[in-house]
Amino acid sequence: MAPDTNSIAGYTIFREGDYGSAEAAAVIPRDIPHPLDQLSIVEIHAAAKLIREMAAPKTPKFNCITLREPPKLQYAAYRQGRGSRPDRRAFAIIIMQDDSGQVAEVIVNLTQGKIEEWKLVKDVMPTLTLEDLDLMERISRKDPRVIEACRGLGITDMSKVFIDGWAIGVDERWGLERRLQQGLAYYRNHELDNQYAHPLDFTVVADTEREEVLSVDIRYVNGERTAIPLAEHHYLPHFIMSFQVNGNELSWAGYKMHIGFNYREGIVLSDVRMHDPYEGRHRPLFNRISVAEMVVPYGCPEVSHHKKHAFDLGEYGSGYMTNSLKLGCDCKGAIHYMDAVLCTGKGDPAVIKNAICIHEEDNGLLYKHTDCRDGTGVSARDRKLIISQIITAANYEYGFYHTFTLDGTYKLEVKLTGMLNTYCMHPSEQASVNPYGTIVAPTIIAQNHQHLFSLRIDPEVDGRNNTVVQNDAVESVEALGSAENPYGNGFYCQKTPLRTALEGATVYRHETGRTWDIINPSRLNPICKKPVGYKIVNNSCPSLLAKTNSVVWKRAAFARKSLWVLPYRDYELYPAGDYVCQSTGEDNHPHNPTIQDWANRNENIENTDIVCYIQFGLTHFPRTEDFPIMPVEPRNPALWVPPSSLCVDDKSRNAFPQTCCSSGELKDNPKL
Ligand code: ABN
Ligand code: CU
Repeated sequence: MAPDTNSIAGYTIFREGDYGSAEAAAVIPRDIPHPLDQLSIVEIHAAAKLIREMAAPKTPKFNCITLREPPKLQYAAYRQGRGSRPDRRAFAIIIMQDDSGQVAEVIVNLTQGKIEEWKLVKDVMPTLTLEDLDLMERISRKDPRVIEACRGLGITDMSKVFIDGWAIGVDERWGLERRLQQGLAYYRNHELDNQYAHPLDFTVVADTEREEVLSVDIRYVNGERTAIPLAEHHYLPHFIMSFQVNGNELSWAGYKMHIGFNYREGIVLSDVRMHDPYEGRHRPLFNRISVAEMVVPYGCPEVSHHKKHAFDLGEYGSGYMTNSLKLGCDCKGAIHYMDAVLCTGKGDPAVIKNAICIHEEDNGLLYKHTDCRDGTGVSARDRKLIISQIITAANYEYGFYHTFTLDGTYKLEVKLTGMLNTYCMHPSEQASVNPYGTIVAPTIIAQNHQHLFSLRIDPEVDGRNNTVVQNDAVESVEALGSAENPYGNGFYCQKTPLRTALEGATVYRHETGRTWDIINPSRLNPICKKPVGYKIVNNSCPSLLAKTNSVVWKRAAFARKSLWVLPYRDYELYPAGDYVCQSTGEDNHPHNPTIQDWANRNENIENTDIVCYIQFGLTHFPRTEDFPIMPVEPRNPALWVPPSSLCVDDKSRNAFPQTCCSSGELKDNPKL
């Protein structure tokens, strides 16, 4: 028989003889028990059986069955090897289930299988067990006087009334002839409500052995009942948000921003600013942040594959492909969701429920220092706020995680998972000599490809007019042995302001650990007297591997550079053009300019309103273990890990069929 998990919260109950299950095996000791081991489930059954036999025809209620520890000296002698192993004994307190309600203490010798002592105990009340306490609520909810007392407060649904059973202490109205409890009454308006925020103005007294309510004691004040306090006070993580959301405006840890969404870029963060406690004002950081484009060029040169270079945003729309997220499936913890409103081909509005997930996580150590002399120290932990969406782009899933941390950092993390794009192999084809892909299953090849994203940042670092300065860590130009660098150890950060849009089209340099600062030249830090700034750190920016002048090179001009800096112009948003499907990327297209055309204007980008396009991504050489499902890049193969849950679509799925893990039911994996 399977253990019974239903009747007492938190207990797994084993029926007699049920020792074969895995649960039982886990709690049955394999060896002879230590004399101080708690009773095993087998021993408890044995003790209860002997007591029941002795009590018959009366029925005992077991208040406890516990180890009867061996007398101290006996145990000490055994420990010291001077005495034999003490017999295993159980001690039980029982209450007779008859009018007498007699209490007895019983000692059972389990080693010898016999009852050694049976002592009636008068004028005492044993401990209240969880089963006793549970009775209080059950009998109170059914009692007409309790129902009436609740009705007086406007409560008609007794399932919302919770009665905590308490020991009664002393109530002069009754003595030890009855086993009493007092019930403290509360109201819980919904499943996650905290009933202790809604105490009721009456208590219940009941005899829980006879299952009888004896009194409902209402406290009248000036002859009146006291209304239920209805304000909600929550403690569950579902309700504890460290961020505030007002419509689509969010405040967190000094940050403020607006969260928008559109069919093409998905999440759009605007008006990002941060409170400066020293200056007592909100300082602007970014006017607008979005993932504006991406391209996935495939690297197999054979005809027909050359056409595979998906622009997942410009050609399909990141917003359109957004998943409806599920608590427990895609996100865990205290989440705030926002919906997306799009439209169908008929012009009907279509909503993706829970398209955007907002939550906070611990972010490890922020700073720490210990004074090495006296050992005193400080440390602080960081937190991060993550605003995310997941898209299903046919075979691939992309998770976009816009992250802010307490130190003012904004970071975009993209997680790649889902399915590889696959192609069939003819039996004559030799994969081992094909450098353009990896065999992931017999006769199935997954081709090499790149994922190149374009993050559009419209900065407003402490004001509208900004400049980008390129930083390169370089050795001193002064020769070893020269007066300026006698020992040859000099190095510094070479700073090059980018002045025009063509200078602003630049690439990462590993050799100099290149970074870029977006500075506000008009605002100096009061201490170092240097302009305030935000550093762009982007070293995951592989170059586009397709040849210059190839189809994808022309179409994905943005992917030719790690960074483009341009003067701001309204509605200049999409670096591969507004219309990407079937675009050729030709220069000077009259209706579909690309970032290259914008850069070719070669306008001033110094101390003016600028926009930055930051390219990042990875080159993906598929691994056999990426099939049939890819672990989130850059994780190790995880195929042995069964899914934690299956999200099954249901009829209420939204209008976008590709959101296949969408508004469906969450099914627990029976294997976990
Ligand atoms: N990855 C190409 C793609 C994306 C979305 C829908 C179809 C195809
Ligand atoms: Cu890939």
